[in-house]
Amino acid sequence: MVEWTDAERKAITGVWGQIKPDVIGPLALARCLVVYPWTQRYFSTFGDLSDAKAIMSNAKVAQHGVTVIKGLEKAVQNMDDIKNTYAALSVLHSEKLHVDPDNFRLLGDCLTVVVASKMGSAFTPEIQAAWQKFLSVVVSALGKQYH
Ligand code: HNI
Repeated sequence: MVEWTDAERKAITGVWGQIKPDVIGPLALARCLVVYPWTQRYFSTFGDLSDAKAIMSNAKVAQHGVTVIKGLEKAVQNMDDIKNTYAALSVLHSEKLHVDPDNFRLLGDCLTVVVASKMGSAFTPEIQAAWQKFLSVVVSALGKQYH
């Protein structure tokens, strides 16, 4: 089981307090689809993903970005039990969506870039350390039901 210090909890909820889901989610998912183009294969029903401009202005990408962030919010609200919180979501990504679990980390990287760009100097190394730990736990939990 993951242990969190008070400082880490404060850092994560602090970052979260500055996140606007309808801004951060779309930017992070769109960035992931541009930076790591092979991730586009899961979104073939989302319409035009032909270039960065099309991806950044694709309404379905934006909407799904918000869905992903809302999913992440569940982890923030259940920091002591992220594994169980994500059990069903892990099964869904594995058995139904067949998403390669390596992609969770890639989306996490894009999310970090977006959070850093929004927070600027407030995203200190200490805050980032807690944030990366949180993302590692999320990525691990989402990958738990893969066999
Ligand atoms: Ni993901 C659906 C959360 C990473 C591809 N995803 C969801 C849903 C949530 C969610 C919540 C909606 C579930 C439902 O309908 O019950 N996804 C998350 C989270 C992460 C993540 C928290 C990581 C931080 N998903 C990824 C990645 C990919 C991905 C990295 C592929 C590259 N997800 C999908 C696809 C769907 C999906 C595809 C279904 C979309 C649709 O609407 O058809």
